Amino acid sequence: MTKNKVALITGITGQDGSYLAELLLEKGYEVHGIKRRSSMFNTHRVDHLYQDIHEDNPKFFLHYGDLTDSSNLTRIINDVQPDEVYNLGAQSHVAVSFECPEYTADVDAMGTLRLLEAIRFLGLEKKTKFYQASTSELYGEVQEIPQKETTPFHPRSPYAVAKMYAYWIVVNYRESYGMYACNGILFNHESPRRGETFVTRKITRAVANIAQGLESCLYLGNMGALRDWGHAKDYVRMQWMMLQQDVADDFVIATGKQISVREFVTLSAKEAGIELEFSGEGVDEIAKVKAITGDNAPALKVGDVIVKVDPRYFRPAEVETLLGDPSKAKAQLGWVPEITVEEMCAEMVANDLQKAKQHAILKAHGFATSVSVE
Ligand code: NDP
Ligand code: GDR
Repeated sequence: MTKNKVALITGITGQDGSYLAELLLEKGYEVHGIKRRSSMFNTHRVDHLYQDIHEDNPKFFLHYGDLTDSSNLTRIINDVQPDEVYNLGAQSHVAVSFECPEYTADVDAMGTLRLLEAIRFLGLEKKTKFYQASTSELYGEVQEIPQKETTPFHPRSPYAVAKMYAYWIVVNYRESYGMYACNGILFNHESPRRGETFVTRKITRAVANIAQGLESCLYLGNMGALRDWGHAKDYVRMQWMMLQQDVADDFVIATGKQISVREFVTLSAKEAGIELEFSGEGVDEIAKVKAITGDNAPALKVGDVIVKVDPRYFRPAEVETLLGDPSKAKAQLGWVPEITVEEMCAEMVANDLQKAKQHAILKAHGFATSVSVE
């Protein structure tokens, strides 16, 4: 029975934070989240969970805070006295971490230490369980295929190096202070709530916008990159399961299947009724419209070039292939992913097509601004 447990989620306004908050509220938790001060509203992913604190017995609370601010984290943890802390907050974009390496280290590495140290300083190390959002990016230049909990790490970006510090400080606090602290080594997971600059969402959004005449071409970097893509809903379920065990442990969370960025483009286009034909290599690779089925792509005609390469999206060091082995999670926790990459892609394209159609109607009547593109 998990009723009345108190959880604190960093990164609650992000993709995973929003799904996890939904899951914990369904389970009867009191859910607290840390949101950053922003010049614009940044809570759209959790607005549907908002509860007026003036009403009886509210269960959902947001606190202003930042992973770079120890005093703020310590105060929130002291006020909330959480049974479980889920550290999902991060500068989570690998390419951006090459542009902002110091900030990424501060948030992703030191932020994790600040939370662990706040729990210890407040004497909560025997009460508060800790989940760390570790990542398949730790494997980077892969040493073994597929990757499992024992596969050696070789991080390939400032993001991954920062997350490597976070991984080991979690293990260290578990070993040093007997804290229930664990790492979920999660492979890529997506959803209609995925940030628009990660490659899957960038693709589903662009396909929908191009089909509706709101954009003309999708520019990508390395289309040969291979990823093991799952659905965020399946993965947050596992985050919760990891904190319900008797003994803290680390787990790989993945589907065990991989496809390329190029294949994800093909899948997405097909969902919008567009058949593509790829040609060329490297920076000269393109995709043309080969056939159109259905009525989702009124703005397109056969022969249109709708995908090109822009080397701007190449990374200084790339992670070419990731494929996880989730056997331990299945054997010890009974976790298996329920949503396939095809189902997830269909959900994402349907969501983005709906948005694009609304935008196209507004534009046709002179009310819409241009769409944001990266
Ligand atoms: P998102 O980028 O969607 O969300 C990140 C969250 O962290 C947002 O709420 C963001 O706030 C918050 N955040 C960023 N900087 C700070 C800061 N300085 N202080 C406090 N909060 C901050 O990521 P996901 O939901 O996709 O991922 C969740 C976690 O899991 C991240 O740690 C990520 O690195 C990790 N991960 C993700 C995987 C994936 O495929 N999705 C795979 C493996 C690991 P704001 O909304 O204001 O920007
Ligand atoms: P990743 O996700 O780096 O794996 O990190 P992303 O979707 O950004 O990239 C996946 C692969 O696609 C290639 N790619 C492009 N990527 C982006 N963003 N934009 C492009 O135009 C583009 N073209 C090709 C990339 O080079 C890469 O190989 C995600 C994040 O959620 C991390 O926080 C998390 O830890 C890991 O997944 C697991």
